[in-house]
Amino acid sequence: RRIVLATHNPHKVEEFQAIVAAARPDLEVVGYDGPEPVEDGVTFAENALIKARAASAHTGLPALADDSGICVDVLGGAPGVFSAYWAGHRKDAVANLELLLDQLADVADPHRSARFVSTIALVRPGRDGAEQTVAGVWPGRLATEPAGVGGFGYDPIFIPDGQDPAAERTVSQWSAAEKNAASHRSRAFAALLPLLAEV
Ligand code: ITT
Repeated sequence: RRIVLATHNPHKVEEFQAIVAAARPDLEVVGYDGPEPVEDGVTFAENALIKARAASAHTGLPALADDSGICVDVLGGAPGVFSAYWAGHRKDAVANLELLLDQLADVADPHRSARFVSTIALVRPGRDGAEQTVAGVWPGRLATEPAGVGGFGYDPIFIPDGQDPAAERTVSQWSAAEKNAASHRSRAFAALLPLLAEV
């Protein structure tokens, strides 16, 4: 049982491999290094479908794709689908999070609320209408400065809700196992599990 993971982001591959191994050890997740389609959708779901369709068509395998980002309430949900390129055309994670911190420089709690969103698309080859999407949301708020070294992207400035107020940490200060047990990506994967029954 093989499934291709339509991402060029090695951090996502690592997280998915751990999440899938815990829930569906029989599934072999293979990487994708085929052509990267233009992600010109305006929603996470559209972009996830664009990526999964391309990988499924290229490999003939069922394909999963994750389109994800951080949505900041006081910015009306931005960066959202533009998270990977928030500070410009290059995917520069440090520039992205520094710009976001600058944009929130005058914003104090409780107005720094944000959420990570992951939308996963599942596309199976040669099956009409066999396209599905699920989403997972991880609520939290933005720190005022980066902390920690783990994870990727906006992890150094995201403080998930539900922590002991005396000992709050950013996701970059969490272990990979802690992140994978709680993240938007693992929440989306939990919603996907029933749909993977036939894969
Ligand atoms: P692929 O399209 O190849 O999957 P990508 O990194 O470009 O890789 P997206 O277009 O979905 O993926 O962009 C998601 C961006 O959102 C990502 O680059 C990060 O900046 C941010 N992001 C998503 N999930 C995250 C997470 O778990 N931790 C931190 N930042 C995350």
